[in-house]
Formats: sequence, C-alpha cells, structure tokens
Amino acid sequence: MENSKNKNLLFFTAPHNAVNRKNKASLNIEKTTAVPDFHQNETATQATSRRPLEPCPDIPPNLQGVLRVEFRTNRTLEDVRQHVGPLLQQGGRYKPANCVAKQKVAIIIPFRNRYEHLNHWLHYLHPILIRQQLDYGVYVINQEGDGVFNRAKLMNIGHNEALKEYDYECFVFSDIDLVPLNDRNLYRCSDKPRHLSVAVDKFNFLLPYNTIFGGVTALSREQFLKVNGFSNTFWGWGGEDDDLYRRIFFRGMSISRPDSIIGRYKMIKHGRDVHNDPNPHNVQKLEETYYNIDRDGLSSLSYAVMEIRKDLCHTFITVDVQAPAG
Ligand code: UDH
Ligand code: MN
Repeated sequence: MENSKNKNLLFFTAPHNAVNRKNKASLNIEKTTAVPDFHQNETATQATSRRPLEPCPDIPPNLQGVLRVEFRTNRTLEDVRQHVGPLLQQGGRYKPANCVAKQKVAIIIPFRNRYEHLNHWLHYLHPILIRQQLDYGVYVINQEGDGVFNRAKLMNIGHNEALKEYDYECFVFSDIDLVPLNDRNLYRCSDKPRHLSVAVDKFNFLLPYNTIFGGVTALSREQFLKVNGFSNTFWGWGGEDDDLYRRIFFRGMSISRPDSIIGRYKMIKHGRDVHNDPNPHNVQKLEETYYNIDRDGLSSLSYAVMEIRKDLCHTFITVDVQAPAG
C-alpha cells in the first residue's frame, strides 16, 4: 500500500478510483458516462480481464478557459467536502478513472493559520486539477508553533513527505492564497522549471520583475533535486523565491512561463501575518546562493513530523521546523 511507510497516518486511503458520477456531472468534469465502476465485481474483474487504460490526451478535453472566482468569507471545509469530496480519495488524492494521467503531481502548500484561504483554495483548485486529468495529491505543510515562518523549508518538507507516500514526478509549490483564473494553466511540469503565477491581480496582472519565481511554481523531481531544493535558511518573509531562481540559473537551467492571459491569478486579500516580517538578512543572503546550493537544501533538511491528518480534501502535515522564536 502506498502509505505503509507512514507510521503517523491516521487514515488509510480507499481504493484510488472511486468516483461519484452524480457530482462528476455537476462539476462538468468529464462528459463521458463510460466511467468504469471499480467497486463492482472488484474481485472478479482483476487486471487480466480489464483493458489497459490509454494515456490521457496531451490537452485535457474538458477545460473551460477563463474562470469566475469569488472569495466569499463563509465557505467552510464542510462545504468544500460536500462540493468536491465525492470525487476524491482520502488525503486530497485523485486520478482520472478512464485514462492514465500524464504526470503524478504533488501540490505542496506552505501553511500556518490561513484556514479561510485553505477552504477557498480547495474549493477552486480540486475541480480544476480534476479537469486537468492529473494524478495528484494535495499536501498542506503546517508550521507548528509561533516561531518565525519559513516558507521554503516547508516546501522541502512537503517534497520529502509526499515522496514517502507516492511516486510523484512533479511538484507544484503553491501559496495558499493564489487561485488561477484560467484552467488552461496546467499544474504540470515541463522541460524547464516553470513559473505559473505570472499575472496576479495584486500586481495589476503584471510581472513585478522579470526574474520573479514566487507564488506558484512547478519543478520536476529531477529539476528540484538538481538545485538541492529550496534553501532552509530564509526565515521570515522574502528572498527564498529569488534564491530558488538563482539556484536554477546556477545549475544551468532557465525557467518557462505561460503567457499572461493563461497565467492570470487572483490572490485572496490579506494583511501581513504575525511572525513573518520581511527579513533584511534574506536580501543579503542572495549574494551567497552560489556557495550554498550544495550544503543548504534537501541535503541538510532536518525537521520533525508532529502529525499527519488525512482529510478528504487534503493531507495536513504539522511539522516542527526548529524555528527561532518569533
Ligand atoms: N503563509 C501562511 N501563514 C503565514 C505566513 C505565510 O500560511 O503566517 C504561507 C501562505 O501559503 C502564503 C505564503 O506563505 O500564501 C506566502 O506568504 P504571503 O502570502 O504573506 O506572501 P505575499 O507575498 O505577502 O502575498 C505580501 C505581504 C502582504 C502584505 C499585504 C499588505 N496589503
Ligand atoms: Mn499572499
């Protein structure tokens, strides 16, 4: 079983292909009704008698393009569970029932005390990711305590924890407050590390600067390993995304982006969080990226998992990142 390595797991995932057809139709996720029912005759129809699934098409057929996104304040996790839950496996997992997904994608979200944002994110992203025909899982990495926040270290932890569960080949690192406005912006990896949140409403739908690599990014397992992941040492707000850009550059890669029509995003409005003030040292640290790539990153990652909770809509992993006092 995929999860057997995880000792702290509270729930195990159900068979991976269970899909509720009624909700499927209402979300306009797949038009075909020819969805194999994996519960029926599960023992009788073993792999031998099943026709192997075809690969999913390059371009998912049921995308809608421009989306309407509204952040009502009273969206509860229970609302989200009812809206998208029937399509999912425990832990916020999904894979297409009638074709083999192009990629296995782990979505990694750094988190602390943004529950309202989480509900919006789950509400909007699950239907999009399903229409994109991904074999995916959603991992919310929750920093325990009120020490200084470390977005980048949470990303590294998410990468490692997700790989303990499943053979993911692509990692999409996403802030909790960014929702795409176009579902043609595929949450997949490509031959270059990819920056997905190109045109964010908060920045008037413009790139604030050319080398920006924050918000939502996608790196294949190989690309992420090649740069030794994120640095673990950017405490507080700022710099860690620029450091990752520099790592990519110093390892001889360049980035790709969708165009600014497809790469549009809405950021949920928020103020500054406590214990995540801009850190002026982080700006200085960017001078040292080149020398730190190999010694600071996945190779030096140390943390403790405090709890793994499997909700229907996401896997919530609480971690001690050994933060300095906030
Ligand atoms: N995050 C949390 N909790 C925190 C801090 C950060 O969950 O306490 C995560 C969350 O996923 C968030 C991401 O880290 O989306 C990045 O943090 P951010 O949203 O604060 O970053 P952003 O660049 O901050 O959006 C800009 C400062 C906001 C000032 C707004 C003034 N109008
Ligand atoms: Mn934000």
